[in-house]
Amino acid sequence: MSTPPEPRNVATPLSKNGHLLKWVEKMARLTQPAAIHWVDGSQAEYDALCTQMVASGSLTKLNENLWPGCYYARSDAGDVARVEDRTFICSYSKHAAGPTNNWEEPYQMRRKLKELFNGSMRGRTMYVLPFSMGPVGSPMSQIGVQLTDSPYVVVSMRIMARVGLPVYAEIDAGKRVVPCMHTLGAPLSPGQKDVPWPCNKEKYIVHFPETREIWSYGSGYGGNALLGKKCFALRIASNIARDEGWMAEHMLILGVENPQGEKTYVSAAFPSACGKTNFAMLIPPAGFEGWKVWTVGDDIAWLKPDAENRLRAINPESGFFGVAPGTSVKTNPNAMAALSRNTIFTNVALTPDGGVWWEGMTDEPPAECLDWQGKTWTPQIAKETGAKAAHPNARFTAPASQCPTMDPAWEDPAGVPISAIIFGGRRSSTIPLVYQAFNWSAGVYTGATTGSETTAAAVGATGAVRRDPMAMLPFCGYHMGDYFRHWIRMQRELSETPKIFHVNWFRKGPDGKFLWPGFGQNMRVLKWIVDRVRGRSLGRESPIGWVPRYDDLEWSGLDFSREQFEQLQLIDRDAWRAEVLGHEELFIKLHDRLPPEAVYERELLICRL
Ligand code: SAT
Ligand code: MN
Repeated sequence: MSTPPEPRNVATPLSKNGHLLKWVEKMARLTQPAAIHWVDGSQAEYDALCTQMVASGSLTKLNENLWPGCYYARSDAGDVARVEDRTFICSYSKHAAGPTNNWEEPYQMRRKLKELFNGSMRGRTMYVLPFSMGPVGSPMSQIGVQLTDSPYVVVSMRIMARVGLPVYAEIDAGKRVVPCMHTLGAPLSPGQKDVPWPCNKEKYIVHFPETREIWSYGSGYGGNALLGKKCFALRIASNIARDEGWMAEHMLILGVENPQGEKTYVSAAFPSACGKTNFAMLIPPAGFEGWKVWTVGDDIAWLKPDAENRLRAINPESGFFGVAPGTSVKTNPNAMAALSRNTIFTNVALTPDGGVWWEGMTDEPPAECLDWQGKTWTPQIAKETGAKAAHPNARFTAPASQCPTMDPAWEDPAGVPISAIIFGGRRSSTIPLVYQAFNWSAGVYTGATTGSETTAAAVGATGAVRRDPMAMLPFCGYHMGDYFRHWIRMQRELSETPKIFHVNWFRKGPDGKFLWPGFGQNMRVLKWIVDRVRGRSLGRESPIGWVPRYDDLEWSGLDFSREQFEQLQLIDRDAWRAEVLGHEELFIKLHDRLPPEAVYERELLICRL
């Protein structure tokens, strides 16, 4: 008779790397956890952690028949989004961080963090979580190890990144590791009862760019706590990329396949909660029979010139951390398929049958449910008080592999070739549906001056226009002026630069209604972009760039008049002159590091207006 294998002792290190072992020891001395758990990344470990969190009240298991393998978490009401005012780039010099980032003297900050982390894991387990951003072993991938006292973070990271044994192998082979320290900042004294979502009122999301380190204190929320995502894959990676001649961008990646089987990959940068996930999973509408859109990524792209100096991109993530409200079978059936199983939901509403719901998921709301704070919610209560069942920044954490449109090459270690880059924002006026920048430097100017109305993805007021260059304002880990210089410089690394476009799905008419139906209909814009890249479609020269005429877009399957299109594409010179003043506001802040090209492009634009 065979005996079952001994359960693994999770305290036994899974790496032989001396640096890693010493660092873990040192951090354990600082944070004083009750136990250490080396994460192996297995399904059994994931299941056990989820079961343990269900028992402790941190997770709810959803109805297995409706939502197989799915769990539900409610956060603390004060821990629902990224905290930009608590996010720091602690470079040696203040100037290196630039005026758009918070900075503190790194020595002072380290002292502060040491105090905060001192004993911060008492009564909890410290997990050692090795992860690879990008396919394990890809020359474009990067490795991190996150130490965290949050099992929610461990299971979420297992969806969002490649974690566990294969990553230790890379570390033991000597690959560079970015150390990522994370604590909820909620130590437990002996006998103290835990809360479902421990966190601290005080929060610090700190990056040390020169030493490539991340320290995150006080939050369990995705962008603050899943350190592989914004902290590593954007803020630290943007520093590495600048030094090594590649780009770390807040971009989705998709592939457009036409009926002849020709495939064109594009990447697109929109700010948080402006529809990157929907665009990445677009389903071509009626009139586009035989066309297909393939998904490579929905949030982050790492782009690097290959041996032939063509720009290639990987998605460093392996999951989607998407905004739930507004996601439905109508708006994004692919996301709905991806999140139908093995998904962790946070801050959506819980239905009496053990399912989840959020605003916009179905036309009919449930008769009753528990809202994201656990209070009874009914459509009547919503009508009277305006209460939302789901938090506007409620999220799903779903494995990318479950999305029906994942590109066959989405995990190709060499990445996919990028032919076009699209910038966009949420703008109710001024900015037309689509235009193409005249060339790379005009395109960099276009991206650098993109504005967007703020959303619930970050704490603060929503709806105000702010400049969000390349959708990287909260994510660029160094001086924005230097970042624009890096963009300009990339042209020299490339045999052929991708064509650059700008889109705005959100323009409104005088009646306050959106002028463009968006979603699948965005395919019409995408087709024009692909045809421009391939030299097949025409455009008209305008002061801001090349624009399509009505007849340059494919209209079969949509009733959209020439007049409607003209309203959508209108370039109001007065409004644009005011817009350029808005560009200046940002440029003044960055003036001492602004590349000369940005200034020339601005002058050219003013002359054309
Ligand atoms: O909150 S996250 O940073 O993870 C998502 C986003 O805001 O884009
Ligand atoms: Mn994002």
